[in-house]
Amino acid sequence: LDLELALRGALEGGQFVLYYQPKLELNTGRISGVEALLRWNRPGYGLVYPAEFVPIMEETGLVVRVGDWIVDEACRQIAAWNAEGIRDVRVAVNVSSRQFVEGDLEGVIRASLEKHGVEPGMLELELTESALMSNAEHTIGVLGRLKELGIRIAIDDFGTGYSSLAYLKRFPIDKLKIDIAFVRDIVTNPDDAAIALAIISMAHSLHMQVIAEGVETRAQMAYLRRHRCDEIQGFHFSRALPADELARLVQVNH
Ligand code: G
Ligand code: G
Ligand code: MN
Ligand code: NA
Repeated sequence: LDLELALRGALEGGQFVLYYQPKLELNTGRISGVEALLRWNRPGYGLVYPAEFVPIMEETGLVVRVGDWIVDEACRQIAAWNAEGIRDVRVAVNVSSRQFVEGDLEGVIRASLEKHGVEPGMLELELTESALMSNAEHTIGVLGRLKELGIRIAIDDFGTGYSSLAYLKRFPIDKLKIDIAFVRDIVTNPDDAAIALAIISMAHSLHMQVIAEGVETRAQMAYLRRHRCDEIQGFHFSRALPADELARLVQVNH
């Protein structure tokens, strides 16, 4: 309850901050984008990670207002990086199902893009399978209009949700993100490798891109590159960084 109260004040108090974990394009070695990850600078506690507070934000519905802030903040950051000469770094934000159902995700995205003068193609949404399925008809409509606008859509934690593959045909999906569960032992466990390779193959057959998350070793990266995975994200390349550190990394990389 204390936590809920503190979280309610965190937004107005300016205590949330976005960190950015780079995504590495394997065939060029370029930083192609970043995932915005929420951090809470809680007074007296230091930097708090989402695992400790996102579930409570989901339960209480706070995730809708905070999610709106994340979209706006990501757009503000894209514009700020553009002004520094950093271009072609797409920013992915995690979207909760409650933002579709209770919020006005489409309106918030349109307003934030316009306010900050950001191209829709610079924004990507990461949705889990359960977020897609929780109000499928409504979500298909919203995503269809956002996709038409030029926004990219990725499925997060792919392969771990309770859903049928049929939705891959029904939703306008650009990218599959292979869950860390299949990446962790990809080099040593033939079953994990088989699943990861099947996801890569299926994604490409359906004209989607594919990214692996949680890549922690050179061997995992080499394996994924050899098998034509498009991008990787994980501690092997970089953890999530504050915006200014990310900008320095991109300037060296590009
Ligand atoms: O950064 P970290 O690995 O601690 O993130 C843990 C989880 O919290 C991620 O899997 C992600 O789905 C979730 N998360 C991180 N940032 C956000 C966010 O901005 N919005 C939502 N809804 N979830 C987030
Ligand atoms: O949206 P999602 O829940 O997938 O967020 C990604 C999460 O994965 C974040 O909490 C981030 O801190 C975490 N993460 C990012 N890279 C790695 C990694 O290489 N290994 C592990 N174990 N976790 C990672
Ligand atoms: Mn994600
Ligand atoms: Na994920």
